[in-house]
Amino acid sequence: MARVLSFTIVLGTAVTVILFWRRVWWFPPNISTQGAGVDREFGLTLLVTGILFVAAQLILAYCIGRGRKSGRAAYNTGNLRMEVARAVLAAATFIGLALSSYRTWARMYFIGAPRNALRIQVEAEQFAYWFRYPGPDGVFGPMHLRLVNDATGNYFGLDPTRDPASRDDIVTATLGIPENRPIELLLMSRDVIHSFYVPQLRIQQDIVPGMVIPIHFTATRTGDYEIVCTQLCGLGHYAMRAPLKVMKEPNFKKWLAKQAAEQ
Ligand SMILES: [Cu+2]
Repeated sequence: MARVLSFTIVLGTAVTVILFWRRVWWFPPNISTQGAGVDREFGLTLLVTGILFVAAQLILAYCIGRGRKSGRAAYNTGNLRMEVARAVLAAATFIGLALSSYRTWARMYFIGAPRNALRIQVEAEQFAYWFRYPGPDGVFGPMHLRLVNDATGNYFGLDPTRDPASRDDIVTATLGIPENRPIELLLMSRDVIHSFYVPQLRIQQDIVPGMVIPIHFTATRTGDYEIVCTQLCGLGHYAMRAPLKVMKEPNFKKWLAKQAAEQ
C-alpha cells in the first residue's frame, strides 16, 4: 500500500510538472508594455516554488516508502538548527522575489501615469462597468450622488444643465482605447468591492468603494478583449464584464466621436 501511495505521489508530481512545463493551460498573449515584466516575475516565482514543490513531494514519497521498512516511528523533539535554516531559507526566498519584482511593481504603482496619458473613469457596480471620457475640454464634470440613476442612463450622476464641464463628457459601456498611448484608468465602485481584470494586459486591481484607484498601462496590440470582475461581488458576479476595444489612433478618434454623437 505504501509503495502504491509513493508511486501515486511521484506520478502526480510528474504530471503537474509536465502540464506547467508544456504550458497546457497558460496565459493569453500579452498586449501591454508592462506585461513582459509581470510574466518574467511570474516565471521566476513559478520556477522557485516549482523546485520546492517537486523536492517536497519526492521527500514525502521517499519517507512513505522508508517508514514502512523501519517499522515503529521514532519520537523526535525537533532540530533547532534545521528550523532556523528553514526559516532563513524561506525568508531569503520571499525577500529575493520581492526585490526582483520591485521595479515592475514600482513602474505600475509608484510612478504615476505620464502627462500625456488618456484619463478615463471606470465605475463598477453590481453587475456592470461604465466608462467616462472627459471630452474635448479634458475635464470630468462633477458627480452628484443623488443624480445617479441607472434607469435614465446617468451612471455617473452628471448634471450637464448646471456643470459646463459635464456637457462634453462621454459615457460608454465599452472601454475603447488607442494603441501605443499611455492610458490612466481611475477605478471607482458604487457599491461593493469589485476587481478589474484583463488577463491580456496583465492587470488585476481591486476596486474599493469610497476610493479612486488609479492604474496606468499602454496597450500594444489592437483587438477585442474582455474586462471581467474577479471579486465575488454578489449573485450576478459571474456575468459582470465589459468589452475592451484597442484601436489604432484614427479609429479610436472615430469611435469616440460616434459615442459622443450617441449621448
Ligand atoms: Cu464585481
